[in-house]
Amino acid sequence: MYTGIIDHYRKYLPVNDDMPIVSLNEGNTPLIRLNNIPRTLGKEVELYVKFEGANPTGSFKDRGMTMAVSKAVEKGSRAIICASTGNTSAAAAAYAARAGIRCFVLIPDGKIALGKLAQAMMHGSVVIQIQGNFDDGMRLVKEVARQTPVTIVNSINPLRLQGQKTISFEIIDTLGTAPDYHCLPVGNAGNISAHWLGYCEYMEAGLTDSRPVIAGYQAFGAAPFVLGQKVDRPETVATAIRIGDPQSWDKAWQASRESNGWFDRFRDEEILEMQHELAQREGIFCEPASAVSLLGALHDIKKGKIPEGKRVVCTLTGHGLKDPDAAIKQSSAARLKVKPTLDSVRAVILDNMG
Ligand code: AN7
Repeated sequence: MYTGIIDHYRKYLPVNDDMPIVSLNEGNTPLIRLNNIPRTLGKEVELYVKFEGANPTGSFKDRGMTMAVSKAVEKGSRAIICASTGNTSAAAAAYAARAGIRCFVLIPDGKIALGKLAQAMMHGSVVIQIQGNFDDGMRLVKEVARQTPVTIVNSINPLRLQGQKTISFEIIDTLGTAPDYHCLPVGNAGNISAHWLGYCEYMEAGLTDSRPVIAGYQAFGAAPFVLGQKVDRPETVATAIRIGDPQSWDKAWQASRESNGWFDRFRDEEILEMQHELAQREGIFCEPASAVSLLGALHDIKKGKIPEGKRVVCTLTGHGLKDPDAAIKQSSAARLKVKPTLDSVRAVILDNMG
């Protein structure tokens, strides 16, 4: 039986044999080759998505949270805390529930996707909505943890990156080698740093002889890496990456530099269109923030920045079900109301056979 990333990648993680493991059997997510979208691209590429929405709480955060919470429990911590745009709080709440410890989450009031709020509440965490954004929450978490017996489980806790690096291991284990390019969304920048860490460690271990170029993509109104400086009032429909002051700033630049990578940014409308297109043409439903990885990849393939004949992996960081509002808003045209009669239902079917 598969029992999660710590058991599976124990050799590469900072764990002792007798450490209590708090796991929901996270990881082992599908790497899916896209068929329909690349066909209309007019370019020859091997394009894959790593669907992290298939994790137990629906995002990549579970990989880091199993490490952070296991260690917190090992050290005798009775409470964890995080600031979050939603997914970290969902994962923290779930793993704290599993461990039987308290969980406090600071989230931006009114700016988190409904599914993520539901998760944090359902798992019994104490939800503190602050009248500010993620960056305000992060600052407060750091301050409060100095004076209160709570363990921070944001990605400034290095154990989070340790867990999250296993995504790169899985990709290499599946493909037999590293991809040529890896594209992913960037918010607080823990994940891009963790991806690079994973690729580097597998190379040192002799399990791959190459590492990918790392392309990090942001939303237009929350793009500190593209602008080269903090953003005071980040704004984007992709609330997961509505972050202006990324905590892993230096690590992310290092990943980008060492891999000969780059950062770019895209507008909200394009992000939503990409999310919709992926759902409609490939049957994969990711959240808006995740779609920016594929949007960026396709953009750079079209421009030739990613050359033909290459193998490209995009991380789809979270599940589309997290944010039903974003999905329904752009799909309303497809909802029809009819009388409960055979004729009216049949008429709709015949009209829409395509
Ligand atoms: C779906 O939950 O920061 O660059 O507090 O939820 O490692 O921050 C979420 C981030 C991408 C960006 N995609 O990853 C949080 C939080 C999704 C996310 C990111 C997030 P990082």
